[in-house]
Amino acid sequence: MVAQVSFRVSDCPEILVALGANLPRADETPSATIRAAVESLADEDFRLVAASPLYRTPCFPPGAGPDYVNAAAVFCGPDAASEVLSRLHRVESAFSRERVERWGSRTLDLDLLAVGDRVCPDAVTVRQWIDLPLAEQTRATPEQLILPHPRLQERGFVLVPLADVAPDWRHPLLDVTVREMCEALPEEARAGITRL
Ligand code: PH2
Ligand code: MG
Ligand code: MG
Repeated sequence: MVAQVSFRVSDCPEILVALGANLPRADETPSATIRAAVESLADEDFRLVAASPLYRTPCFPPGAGPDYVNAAAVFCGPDAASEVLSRLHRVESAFSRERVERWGSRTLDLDLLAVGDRVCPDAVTVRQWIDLPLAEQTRATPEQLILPHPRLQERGFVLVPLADVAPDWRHPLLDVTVREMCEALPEEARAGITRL
């Protein structure tokens, strides 16, 4: 007997991606790069559910480079986070991002924020990265994939666009939604973020 398999969107983990760019690429503006990246990420196995508008955001840390263009998108795709990551890296390379300096300027940055309510590698490790003091955040880089992204809850340039596409996604450890995290941002984390 053959098991019947029927596909439903609800079977598919919600993949949350943050997009950012603050350097032109060839003749393309950062906005054009972000739009093109969303298109090239999407295909029949990695279906685009929603893409946010684009936002101009002041560079973090302040003064470290030109303003960014940021956006967020939701895809419905493979269950394996490693497969999702390699797709993001392929598209980043195609858009000629050079991985030079941590938090440095870039033509395209694609960050995996969450895959459904997956906690990777485990709750204790994710908590440690969430609680990392700011001074150490610039020095320490996790060697393994951490999900949800440990800085998700504190970045206006991530949460403002994400609230457009996944307001009800709930952080599996912090137990708050994107909308709530966005509303809880301090004024300075939202300052200067404007919709393009
Ligand atoms: N990304 C960074 C560092 N700083 N600042 C803004 N505004 N937007 C970003 O996407 C961003 C940043 C590292 O990936
Ligand atoms: Mg990145
Ligand atoms: Mg980033």
